[in-house]
Amino acid sequence: MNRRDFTKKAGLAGISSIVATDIVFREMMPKGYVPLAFQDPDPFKMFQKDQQMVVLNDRPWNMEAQAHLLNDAVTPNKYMFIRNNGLIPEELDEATWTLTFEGESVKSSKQYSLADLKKKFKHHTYQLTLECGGNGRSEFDPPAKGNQWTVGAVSCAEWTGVRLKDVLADVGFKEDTVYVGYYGADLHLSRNPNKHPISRGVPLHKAMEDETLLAFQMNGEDIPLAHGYPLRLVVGGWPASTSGKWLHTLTLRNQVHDGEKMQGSSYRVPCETVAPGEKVADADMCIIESMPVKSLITGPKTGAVINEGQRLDISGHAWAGDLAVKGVDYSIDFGSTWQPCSVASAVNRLAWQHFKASIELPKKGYYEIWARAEDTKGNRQPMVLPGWNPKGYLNNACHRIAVKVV
Ligand SMILES: Nc1nc2c(c(=O)[nH]1)N[C@H]1C(S)=C(S)[C@@H](COP(=O)(O)O)O[C@H]1N2
Ligand SMILES: [Mo]
Repeated sequence: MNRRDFTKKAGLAGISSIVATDIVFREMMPKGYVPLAFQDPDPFKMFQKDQQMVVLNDRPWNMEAQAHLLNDAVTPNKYMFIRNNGLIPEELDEATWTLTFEGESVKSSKQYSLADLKKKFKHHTYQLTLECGGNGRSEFDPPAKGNQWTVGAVSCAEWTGVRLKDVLADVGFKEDTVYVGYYGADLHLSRNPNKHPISRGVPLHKAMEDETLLAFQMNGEDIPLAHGYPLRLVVGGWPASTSGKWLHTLTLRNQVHDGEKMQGSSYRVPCETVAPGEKVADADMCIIESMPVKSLITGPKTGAVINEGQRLDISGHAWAGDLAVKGVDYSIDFGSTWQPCSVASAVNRLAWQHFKASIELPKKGYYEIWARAEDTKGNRQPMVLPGWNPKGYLNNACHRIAVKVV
């Protein structure tokens, strides 16, 4: 077997991450042979996800958490949602991985090996909230096409890497730079190598923030295959579509990046509120930047039953894009009255904040517990759906759980 085939198999296996163990005799596999483990993939095994994760699509793979799975302070891989626009790369070789800087605003194009990046620049670790712009889409009416995310397309893992700003300073960019666009190694669904599944990015000012990382580790280990191994752009607080996985190229642009899914209704919303179902001209659509304030009750699981006289302890997280969360309130009477939760400050900027409350429920019966967060600018989550938009983005309506007292 030649080295390329070996690398390809190693890549297919995501260096054995798919079978979660070594493939003994891997080098003996016949050329072109597809192991059984890949023929009828069990996505939970393949991506090392908990069985309670919900598969929304298998081509491409899209999987979300349920609220109660997200109770950990730092999201472990097994509960992290997967959002793919194309096919996971089949050939990944950390040893030969490079990151190229190009585009009309780069002083002169430059390439780093992954090893160079790790060696040359200081490492930083941050917990960063990544929420898909379409999280909550399933609730919009008229419905919006796309993955019908409920509440589980959000995570806050701990990412380790080098600061994009440090690398950009080393690369050198012209004064006219306005945007940094990414290219990843995933394949377009058509398998046409000239088409990109997605190529988005961020304005220079966001790229230059301390927390914007070129990450090579998640939760202290190599980034899992589905989440961008071996290198990923991580941009906390903005739609997770700006955090390019399997990153191999960054392009420095003197205009807003015009890669795949930067235009039309992709990751864009009407600049001004429109009536539900209304057609919106391209020129009246704006790119989503910082995500809106939101919270999630992660404990207990909705449907919990407690005994009369017992207190209900709730817990959850709140986040607010580029801003911090000032407070979280809860309601047990469908939003008529609100009481404060206790809210911890963030471990670092752009990490979600944890809240909790111990609630007395007056008598036997059915209740709904609602949570509502407020950001440092005084924006609060709406109790019902926020502004309708063609693709169903930015649903930050209050989350609620059902509880019975018996
Ligand atoms: N290369 C690449 N990067 C990507 C995507 C993709 O399809 N390809 N999907 C984006 C979108 S829309 C989201 S919400 C996040 C999801 O990240 P996760 O799968 O690690 O949770 O990755 C973003 N980065
Ligand atoms: Mo997304």
